[in-house]
Amino acid sequence: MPIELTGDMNGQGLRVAVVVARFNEFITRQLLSGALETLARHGVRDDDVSVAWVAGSFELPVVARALAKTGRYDSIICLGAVIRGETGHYEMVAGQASSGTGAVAMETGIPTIFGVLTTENIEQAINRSGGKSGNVGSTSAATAIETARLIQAINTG
Ligand code: INI
Repeated sequence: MPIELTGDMNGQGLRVAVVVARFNEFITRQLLSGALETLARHGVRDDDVSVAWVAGSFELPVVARALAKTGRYDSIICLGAVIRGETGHYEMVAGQASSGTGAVAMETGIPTIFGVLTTENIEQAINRSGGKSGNVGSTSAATAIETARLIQAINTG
């Protein structure tokens, strides 16, 4: 019988850092609200959550890396909104945010969750930050808990 490894959704005792971009703040504040609400609903204590604001999504990975390297967090959530209609360098900002976030996770071993909206226009961003398509901040928080717990399950055998 294979042994199935899963991450449970009990957030009690988990320490989580959220890095959030100020660029497109009217969207990213909604992502942050969704993330904090989901962390609390799953039992993550308020005192075990840190929130760091950065200028834009480009800066998310370097700050996530610094947080991960402290050893104080079980999971890091990166939140941002890159909107194609609003920028001439969409690909560069979105690319750095996604590859940088992945690199932090691989380098540090701390789950570093990519909660960055990459959309064609503002309407799509509104829909995915608490509108009719859900809230990527909330799903990112759930992913942060599940992945941290799964890694704990793997490490404790
Ligand atoms: N940052 C974002 O988070 N979203 C964007 O849509 C965006 N646009 O449009 O340019 C953006 N730019 C700022 C960027 O993330 C950096 O803060 C800046 O380039 C300084 O490094």
